[in-house]
Amino acid sequence: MRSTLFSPILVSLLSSPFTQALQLESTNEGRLPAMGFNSWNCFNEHINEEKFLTAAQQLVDLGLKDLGYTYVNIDDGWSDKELWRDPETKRIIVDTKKFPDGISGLADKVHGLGLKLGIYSDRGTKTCASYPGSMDYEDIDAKTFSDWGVDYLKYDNCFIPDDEEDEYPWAPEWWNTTHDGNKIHAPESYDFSTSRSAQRYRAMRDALKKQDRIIQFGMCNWGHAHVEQWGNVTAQSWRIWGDILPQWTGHKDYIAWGVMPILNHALFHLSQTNFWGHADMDMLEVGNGLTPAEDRSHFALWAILKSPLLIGTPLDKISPETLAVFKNKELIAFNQDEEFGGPAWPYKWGVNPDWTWNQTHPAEYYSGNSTAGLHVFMLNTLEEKVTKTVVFDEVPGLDSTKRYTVHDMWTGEDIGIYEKEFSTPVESHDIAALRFNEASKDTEEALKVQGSRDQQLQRPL
Ligand SMILES: *[C@@H]1O[C@H](CO)[C@@H](O)[C@H](O)[C@H]1NC(C)=O
Ligand SMILES: *[C@@H]1O[C@H](CO)[C@@H](O)[C@H](O)[C@H]1NC(C)=O
Ligand SMILES: *[C@@H]1O[C@H](CO)[C@@H](O)[C@H](O)[C@H]1NC(C)=O
Ligand SMILES: CC(=O)N[C@H]1CO[C@H](CO)[C@@H](O)[C@@H]1O
Repeated sequence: MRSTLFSPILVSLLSSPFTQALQLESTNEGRLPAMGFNSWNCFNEHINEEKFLTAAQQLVDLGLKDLGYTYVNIDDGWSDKELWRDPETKRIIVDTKKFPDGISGLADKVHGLGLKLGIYSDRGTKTCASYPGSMDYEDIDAKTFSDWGVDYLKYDNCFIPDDEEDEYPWAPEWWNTTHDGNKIHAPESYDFSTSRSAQRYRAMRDALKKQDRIIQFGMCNWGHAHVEQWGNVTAQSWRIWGDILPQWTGHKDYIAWGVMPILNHALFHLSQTNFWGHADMDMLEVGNGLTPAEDRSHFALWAILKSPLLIGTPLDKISPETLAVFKNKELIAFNQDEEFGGPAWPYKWGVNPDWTWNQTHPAEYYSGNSTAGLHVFMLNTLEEKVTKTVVFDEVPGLDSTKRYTVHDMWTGEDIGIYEKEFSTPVESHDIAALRFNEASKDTEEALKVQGSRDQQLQRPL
C-alpha cells in the first residue's frame, strides 16, 4: 500500500514548493474533480478550432461555466499526421487546417472567455488515432503545451512498443471472463508502481512539474497495471476501465463499455478517491442516446462517485432536458464539495447480494455526506418501475429515532418530514437523489408532517 510519507509528490513539494505544478496545493486546481467539455464522445478526431470556440461560448451562454464547467479539452486528432514533429525543435506540429491559429491561438480565445484549455497526448509512440505520441519526447511536449497556454493534459495508452510492455500485464477488462488477457500473473508481492506503465506516466508527470504553468494531469490508461495503486501519486485522475459507450449495459470488443459495467467496476475502487486524486469513470455520454432516465442516472452516479464531469455532447444542439441534467446544482455541489472529498458508498446492493460483481445489476443503494447534509441515492437497475425504500436503520448516518426533512435533489424541493423510512417510486434505470436533514421545529411547522405509512411522492421520479 502507498505510504503518504514517502510519496514522491510530497517529497517534491517539500523540496521545491515554488516550481511544482502537479500537486497543486497552492491553488485549488486539481483538488476537486475536473469539470468541463471534451471533444471525443461527440466529434472523435473530426475536430477544429470552430468546434472548440462554439463549445466554449456555449459553456458561457448556457450558464455552465458559472456552475464550474471550465475546461475545454481537445482530445485526439489535433496534430499533423504527415508533418509529425518539427525536424529541428522536435515539437509536435499542429494541423493548421483544423487549427489555423495553432493551439496557442485557441488557448488565448478560450482564456479570454474565462475558461481553460486542455490537450491530449499518449505515452506510446502514437496516439490511439495514430497521431504523434509523446514517448521519449515527454520534456519537449510538456514544455510545448506549457508555452501554448495549455491547462490540462489527458494522456492515453496506445501504441506501446514491445520493449515498453509491462512485465506483468494487468487489464481489468479481463476480470471475470474466461479469456486470460493478463497472461503472466504477478507475484503477490509485486509492486505495480514499478511497472513500465507507471514509469512512463511518471516521466510525463515530472515533465509537467518542471513547467512554470499549472497543468492538470489526467491519466487514461484504462485501469491497466493496477493504476489505482499508484494513481494518486502520479496524477489528479486516472481512468479505471475502458472507454464509455452511450448505452446502459454491454460492451464492444473488450474495449468500450456501457454505463452499468463501468459503475460495477468503479464500486471496487472507491477507497482511492479523495481530494487531489480521482478515479475517472470516463467522459460523460449524457445527451448521446441514452434514455432520459439513463441520462439522469449516468450523470448522478458519476457525480456522487466523484468522477471528473466532462461533457461529451455537442453543446450547440443540446436539448433542454439534457441541459437540465448537466445543470443540476445539487449534484454538482456534491461532486465539488470542499469539505467531503470521498465518494458516496453503497450501503447495500439491492437486487444482488452485497459486493456482487455484476455488470448489469450493480449496487442500487448509496449514501454519502456533503456540507448540505446526508444523501441517499437509489438506482433502479430493473426493466420496470419499482418502489424503493430508504430504511433509516440501514443508512450510516441516519438515526431511526429522529425525524428528517427529505429533499428531492432533482426538483430542488423538500418532500416532507419522515421517520424510520421513506419510500418513492423510481422509473426503470432512473435514480432517486435525496438529501436528509434532521427536522427542526421550524421545518416541522412549515411542512405538513407525513407519517411513515403515507409516503407516495406526488410526482414519480
Ligand atoms: C491523495 O493525495 C492527496 C494529496 O497528497 C491526499 O490529500 C489524499 O488524501 C490522497 N487520497 C487518498 C485516497 O489517499
Ligand atoms: C447479474 O445479476 C442479475 C440479477 O441478479 C442476474 O440475473 C444475472 O444472471 C447476473 N449476471 C451474471 C453474469 O451473473
Ligand atoms: C456521514 O457522517 C455520519 C456522521 O459523521 C457518519 O456516521 C456516516 O458514516 C457518514 N456516512 C457516509 C456515507 O459517509
Ligand atoms: C466468477 C468470478 O470470477 N467472480 C469474481 C469476479 O470479481 C470479483 C471481484 O474481484 C470476485 O469477488 C469474484 O469472485
